[in-house]
Amino acid sequence: MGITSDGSCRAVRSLSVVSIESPAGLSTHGCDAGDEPLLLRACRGEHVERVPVWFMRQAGRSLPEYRDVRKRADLFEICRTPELAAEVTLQPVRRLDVDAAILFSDITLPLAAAGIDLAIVAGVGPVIAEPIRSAADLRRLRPFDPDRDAPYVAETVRIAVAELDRPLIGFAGGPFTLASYLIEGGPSKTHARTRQMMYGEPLLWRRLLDALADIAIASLRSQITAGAQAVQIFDSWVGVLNPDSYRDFVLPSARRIFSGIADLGVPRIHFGVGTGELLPLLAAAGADVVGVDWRVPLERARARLGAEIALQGNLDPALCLAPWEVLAERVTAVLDRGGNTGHIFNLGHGVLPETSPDALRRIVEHVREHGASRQATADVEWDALGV
Ligand code: 1CP
Repeated sequence: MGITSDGSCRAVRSLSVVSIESPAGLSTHGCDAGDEPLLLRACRGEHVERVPVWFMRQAGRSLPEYRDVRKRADLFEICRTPELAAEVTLQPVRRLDVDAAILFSDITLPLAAAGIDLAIVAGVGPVIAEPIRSAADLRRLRPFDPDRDAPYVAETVRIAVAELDRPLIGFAGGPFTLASYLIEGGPSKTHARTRQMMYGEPLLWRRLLDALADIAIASLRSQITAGAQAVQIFDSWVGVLNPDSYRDFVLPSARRIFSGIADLGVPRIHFGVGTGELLPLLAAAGADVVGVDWRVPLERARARLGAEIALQGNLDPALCLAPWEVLAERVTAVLDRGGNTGHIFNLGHGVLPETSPDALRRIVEHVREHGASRQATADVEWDALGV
């Protein structure tokens, strides 16, 4: 495997010629011993020669090659077929040359594997046939044993890792976000029933969140053992809470997850949308990296978190739909604000389905060209920014 002048692992040449039918044609690549991938060094808060880049939701809906696979199998069928799930995991690495792959799965998949009647409905998202709203309902959520209930996930990780010359990120849903799907029965804008249970039935809430934390721990441990080199906890919708509520009702379960995988020694990323006021608490859960959405300037996030925590983010995903000149300027601004120490370039949330893969590819190239030797912008008062 070649190391480029900027120190990154080279793209796997053979990846670009591989089809699903001939996965055995791939050769195995990895970083030479002692040459730890950029992503992992950035996660550890180190100064890197170039900012690493990947995109949340980089696999999937925006890629034509994913849509081709989807014609043959639905989302959960893909996830349960290791060859297909690994193929879809590798697609964005080939096309975009990002610095990391992310496992192709869904945060709700372990719930389905743990006894919940759950379907991914087109245009809606996860829909739960019988929502969990009482202690009796909670009994339907069985303990989750990855080897028994979802062995295809670890197998997907093993296949993908064998093909990759860069890290694979594993993931799990955060406790608030999964609780919300279970309680609401599907996606919700207000998360009203969820917060109703949280405030009104704190003991039931605590039992539910601890059960979800245990599912996340089991799932993440299995992914890491199979070869995932970093993990991300997506507590996407937790930004609906204020800091007091997060601290009292979610932080204990989030801590349980982070400490439950600490001994495995892989970097742990914690992400949620709309979490500007929660950033220090997301870090306090035990994260090495905090994902920042597009609303918070990175230097502001840095000021809130201190130098010990690495940052991931935070381009507005809608900018990928803008003309290239507009997009390029904003990519540079994110690089300027984030600097080269403990910063991983990403969007502030997932890739929008209507995004052109070409825009993502150009962002990666731009980060490669401009993501070297940058000092982070110091946090400044808003007055000084002229607003
Ligand atoms: O059939 C399809 O193709 C439907 C679209 C789709 C895809 C491609 C869903 C349904 N899930 C996925 C895969 C998926 N989900 C991945 C792998 C792709 C990648 O990252 O490269 C990942 C990481 C997820 C994680 C996920 N699922 C999150 C956290 C990330 C985020 O965007 O905040 C959440 C909230 C979900 C739930 C979910 N699953 C699917 C949809 C449409 C949703 C969101 C529903 C909602 O708005 O509440």
